[in-house]
Amino acid sequence: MLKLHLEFYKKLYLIRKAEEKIREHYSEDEMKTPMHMSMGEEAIVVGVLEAVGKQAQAFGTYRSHALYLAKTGESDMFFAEMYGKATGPAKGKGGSMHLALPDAGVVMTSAVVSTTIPVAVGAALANAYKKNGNIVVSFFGDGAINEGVFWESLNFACLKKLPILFVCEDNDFAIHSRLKDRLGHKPITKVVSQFYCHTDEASTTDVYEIYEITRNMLAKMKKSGMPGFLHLKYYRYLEHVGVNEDFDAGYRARKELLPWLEKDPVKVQRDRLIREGMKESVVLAVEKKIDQQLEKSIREAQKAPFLKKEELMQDVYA
Ligand SMILES: Cc1ncc(C[n+]2csc(CCOP(=O)(O)OP(=O)(O)O)c2C)c(N)n1
Repeated sequence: MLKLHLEFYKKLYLIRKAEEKIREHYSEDEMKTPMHMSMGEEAIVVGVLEAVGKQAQAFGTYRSHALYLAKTGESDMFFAEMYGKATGPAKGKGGSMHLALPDAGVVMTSAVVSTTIPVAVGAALANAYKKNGNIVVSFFGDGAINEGVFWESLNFACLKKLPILFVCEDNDFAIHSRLKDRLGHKPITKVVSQFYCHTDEASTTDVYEIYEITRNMLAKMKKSGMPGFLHLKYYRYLEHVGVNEDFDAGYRARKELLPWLEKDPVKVQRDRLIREGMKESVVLAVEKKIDQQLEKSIREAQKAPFLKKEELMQDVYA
């Protein structure tokens, strides 16, 4: 069990540190991509992805640093993409909002709210046809619930009993507007539970709890053949887009953040490791290794070439 907890921690730490590095370097103005930071949500992707397994195909949003890093474990191509370099997974053309590495199961992320949900359902339909036993995970924010295509996709997936897990990462905000100001219906899970699927919800920053919730959900999905829907709450630490805090913007107060910081997902998991008997020196050595990995990734990304002018329109569909 301690081994699993260490694996969780490595991923949580990698994601958090990678974003801290982005915050450190962003003002140098070499990463010319808008940043939607994952800070605060790390436990959700790490827990869910561990439960669904390596084979699963994941779809996300423009806020997918955590998803990409948890799924791939690599940071060289990640930072190359941030720096717009030819060595990035989209050769620098996608940036932070379009991270994808299909061979590693990060199939698609997109800047357009809800757009990856129907594509994820399509992938699940293909898996059902092929009977390959593969599962699709569709991550999206609470804002996606306000889009018609979410409901159409959910309906189709439930009707066809597709092997797909919908994960709503609910930070209460769509940019600056709160969920309660956007819903003309009962709570999300209550409405979704009227469809032929399994639903569950939680407000936890504990990666292990999320892993267990997801495993329970997968067991129910396997038994019935129906899709699953998880509604998981978290708090976005930073501004909607950008690398800074925005508690002076007038739409939320800093005191809301404080209880979430106390149960910060990275801290919770680190405390668990120590509590369960891991020596602090071992944890520090793991952290150091990841720090060095990130330093190297950034150095290489800074030095990497941009695409040549004649390559700019390659792989572009218009
Ligand atoms: C179809 C579409 N409508 C509007 C926007 C503008 N927009 C960008 S992010 C966002 C809020 C989405 O909030 P949520 O889904 O909760 O995700 P979060 O940013 O909180 O992760 C909106 C409305 C967009 N990108 N796409």
